[in-house]
Amino acid sequence: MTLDLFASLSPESPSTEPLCEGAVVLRGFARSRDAIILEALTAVTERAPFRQMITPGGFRMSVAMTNCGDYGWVSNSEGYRYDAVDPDSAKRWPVMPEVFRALAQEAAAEAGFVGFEPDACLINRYEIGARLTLHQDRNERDFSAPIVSVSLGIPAVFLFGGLTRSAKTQRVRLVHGDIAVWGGPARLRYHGVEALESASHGLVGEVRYNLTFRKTR
Ligand code: MD3
Ligand code: FE
Repeated sequence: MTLDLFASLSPESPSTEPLCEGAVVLRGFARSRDAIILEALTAVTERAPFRQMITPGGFRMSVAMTNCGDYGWVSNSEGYRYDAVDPDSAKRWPVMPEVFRALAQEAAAEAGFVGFEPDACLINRYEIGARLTLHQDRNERDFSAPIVSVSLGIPAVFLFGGLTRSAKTQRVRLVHGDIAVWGGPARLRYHGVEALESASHGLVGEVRYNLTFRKTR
């Protein structure tokens, strides 16, 4: 008899889906830890609440953000940067929960990046209709480290482009528990998230969270 611990909860076991050289989706990798991750997320956002930042272009982002770890990504009309201090509280960002750090490190190792030590975790909250326009993540100093991205809650269509803004994009659906790891030649590819369609997730509600683990220095 086969013992399938996932079968009762969801149709698929964790599996690895290559996207291109350097990028892989670990389907369902975070799912068995979802409740404990969400509990840690709540503790972080009690100390550093979600806020909609302003882009250097002067627009308020539809995605709400916060951070934990040694550094956090912040944006205002003057520009964006990684900062050890939360501008809303004037205090250091909350410590990265051990469950976050372990998850990111295990996922990176699974994708071939052994010894990943993130010093920042950007937390994105998408309500229905929120989106993230095509961009590159290039504020980190060390592009040899990957970015590990954890999706929770309702599904999103992730847009994965090339090394120029105009290169054609691939659409990838990311669901609750999926982890994507982007490194090597994929690290500087343009990417974004389409406007979230209306949906509800049993544990999370009508929202999507994305955690991105980064090594900024
Ligand atoms: C591909 N977040 O926070 S995560 C971001 O779903 C961001 O919230 C999206 O893009 C989200 O900057 C996408 C997946 C991701 C993150 C970084 C990448 C894909 C990437 C860096 C290079 C290539
Ligand atoms: Fe990004």
